[in-house]
Amino acid sequence: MDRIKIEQTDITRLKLDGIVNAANNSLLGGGGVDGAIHRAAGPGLLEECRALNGCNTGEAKITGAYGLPSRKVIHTVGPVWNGGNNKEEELLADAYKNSLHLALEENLETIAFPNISTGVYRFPKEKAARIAISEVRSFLEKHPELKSVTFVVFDEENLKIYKEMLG
Ligand code: AR6
Repeated sequence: MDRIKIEQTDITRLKLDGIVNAANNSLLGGGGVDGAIHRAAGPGLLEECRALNGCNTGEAKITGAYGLPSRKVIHTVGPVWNGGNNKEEELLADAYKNSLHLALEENLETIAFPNISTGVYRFPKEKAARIAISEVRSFLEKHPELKSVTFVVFDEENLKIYKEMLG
């Protein structure tokens, strides 16, 4: 599907309607892609996030993007991988689904996802990619208003997996 793209880059460099952040339940910043987004956006983002009162795992909330080139940031919280019997797969699918729904509600036409939960949260990368691709594909089929979804693959392993899975 040509509305799905892969890009190996730092997500904070992209200029789109929205980028998705792989946040934690506090929404108050952290390491990895979350740290990079907060650093690049500047203190206004943290201030807006403080007023959101956190976010449950699998859910998503939206803010402005401040110093970032994109317009909005969708903050979602993926599950910590804990063996696989703690609803991890369902919660990761929810994180993608709820982010996509929020993008649509806010009239965002071009968005990018990082590989949610596959860093500090240790979700197996292939399993995560399969879930991410399947959720995005079925959403795009139902919603032509969403023009493009970019999977930002930061590490070589994810790049290889996404290239293989998306052909
Ligand atoms: N641009 C795009 N992708 C990135 C970037 C970047 N600048 N930096 C890292 N990645 P992680 P998680 C990739 O650990 O597993 C934070 O502390 C990285 O290679 O950022 O969901 C939060 O506050 C990996 O593939 O997120 C939470 O506490 C992917 O982003 C916790 O980490 C996700 O890795 C969330 O853990």
